[in-house]
Amino acid sequence: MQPDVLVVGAGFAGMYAIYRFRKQGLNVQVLEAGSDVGGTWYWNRYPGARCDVPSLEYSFGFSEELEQEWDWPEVFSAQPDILRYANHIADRFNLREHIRFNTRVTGVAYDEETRLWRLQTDTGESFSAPYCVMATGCLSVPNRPALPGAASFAGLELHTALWPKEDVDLSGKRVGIIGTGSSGVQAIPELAKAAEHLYVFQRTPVYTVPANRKAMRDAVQREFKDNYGAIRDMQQNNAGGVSNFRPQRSVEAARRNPMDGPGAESKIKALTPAERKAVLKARGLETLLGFRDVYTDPEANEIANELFRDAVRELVDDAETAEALLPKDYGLGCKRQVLDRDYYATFNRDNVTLVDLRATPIEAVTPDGITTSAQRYPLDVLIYATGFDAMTGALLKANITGRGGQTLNDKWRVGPVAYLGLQMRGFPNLFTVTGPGSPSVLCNMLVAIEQHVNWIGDCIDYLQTNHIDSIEPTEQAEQDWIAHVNEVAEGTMYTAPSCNSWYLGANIPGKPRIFMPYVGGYPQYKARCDNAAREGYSGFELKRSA
Ligand code: NA7
Repeated sequence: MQPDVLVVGAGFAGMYAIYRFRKQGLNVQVLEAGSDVGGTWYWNRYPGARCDVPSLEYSFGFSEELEQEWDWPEVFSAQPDILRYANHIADRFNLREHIRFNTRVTGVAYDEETRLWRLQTDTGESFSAPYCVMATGCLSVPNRPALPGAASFAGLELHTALWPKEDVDLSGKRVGIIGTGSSGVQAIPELAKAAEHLYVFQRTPVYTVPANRKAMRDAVQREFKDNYGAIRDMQQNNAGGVSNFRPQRSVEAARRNPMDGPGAESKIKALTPAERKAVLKARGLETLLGFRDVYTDPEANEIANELFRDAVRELVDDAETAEALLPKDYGLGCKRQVLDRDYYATFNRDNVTLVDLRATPIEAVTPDGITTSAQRYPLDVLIYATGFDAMTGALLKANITGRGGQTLNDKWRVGPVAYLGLQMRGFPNLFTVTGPGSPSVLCNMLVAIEQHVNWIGDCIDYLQTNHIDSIEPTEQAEQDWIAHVNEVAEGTMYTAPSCNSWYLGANIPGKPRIFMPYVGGYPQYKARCDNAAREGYSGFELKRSA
């Protein structure tokens, strides 16, 4: 039977899409490249992989039973626990019967005559449906830089985002890792424990602060579960889709959570230099993230950056290594905040060497290791922690062709053009979940996913009820939305001229420099989506066939 909706991807977005669309009576078929569910958490199995949103927040709110029955072992979850959660959802709600695994979508094309989306797969099959939902994730296309000689490496080569399912034995091995973003910073302390020697090839130093590493206390979990209704409402009213709920009964009121920072209105410039040092000493490096002016005032930002650098100088024994680990040419708040467990202390180990690629760039990868401008590093294992072609990568890789033979790659040649990060003009009845121009990676992903999938589900329902054949944004709505996305990003640290982040596409050579996520806040964004729907899908063109 021909499905009503084809969904690409069985990560959290694709999984919730099955639940939601099925509930409204639609026949859903999901196509997934991996052999199981979980998306990001299926692929990123590297040692140390962990979520940077608290577990009780990074969870679905669509089912009260699910909320109540699931227990998280840690405050911030490790990858295996999140993958277990994904599997539990798949089993509990019988989602797997709608998913075709080991099936990578290679082409997505609109047939104007039949008004169907036709999807080709690497298994040689083809699927058609009137609606297509790209639930392909924001960080799902690994970036592997084109280093000279890369293909010649004869040892074991790994990418953090394509980590093998079976254990990788690094004992007695000389291991090199390229990249010090979130993935590298999480993996490095674990790899150092497992390898004979670890060489960290760092191009850009990172701002990273200690993560909360507490085990979940029963009383805290209980209090969350007792208050989930209110917590979900709080998430809906928070810019980043997190409730910041603090258990009252189980945690002494006076004890601050390190994630609170100094309080929403605090300004670092309002403190004297001595007060700043005292606050930092009392509350730790992570307190710098809580000062509001750090994100908007370059002077305040540099004060925080300097305090950060001083703190790192104290944490790292070797002065030269410490100096190389200090970010100097961009500020806190430009990139996604990285959280670590013992990152700086790892560089005090005898079996860890930091290789500063700014001082001594990689000249070539050779069959037996890496050669920099200074020396040869013989390696048995080479790990790429070099990130992703973020936000647009998976959509462009899917070879999407819309009305009139227009390809998405062509439409997005100078950057992603979409309305509300949900739809693109010229691609009727094709939807993106957490697409560019939506809060996506700046929001708690599970909150963003639920909102998008609900909106798409309601939209399809509206089209069917009103016998409308197709929906796509108007050109004006797209242009106005992009202008608004840019306007709200302007003046923030995210778009400072010194900032080169994957949010801007700056990590991929040749990618247009555009700030891709919506920084205006989740509640404002959701209101815009809801208003459009309430007004009979204003900003969209709805068509009935003759
Ligand atoms: P990131 O944050 O994009 O980090 C990638 C790292 O790889 C970063 O340190 C890069 O240095 C480095 N890199 C990339 N290309 C090269 C080359 N050619 N040579 C040397 N070093 C290179 O990716 P992650 O996977 O760590 O994290 C992505 C998100 O996943 C994260 O923000 C969380 O939201 C989850 P660069 O800074 O480009 O100089």
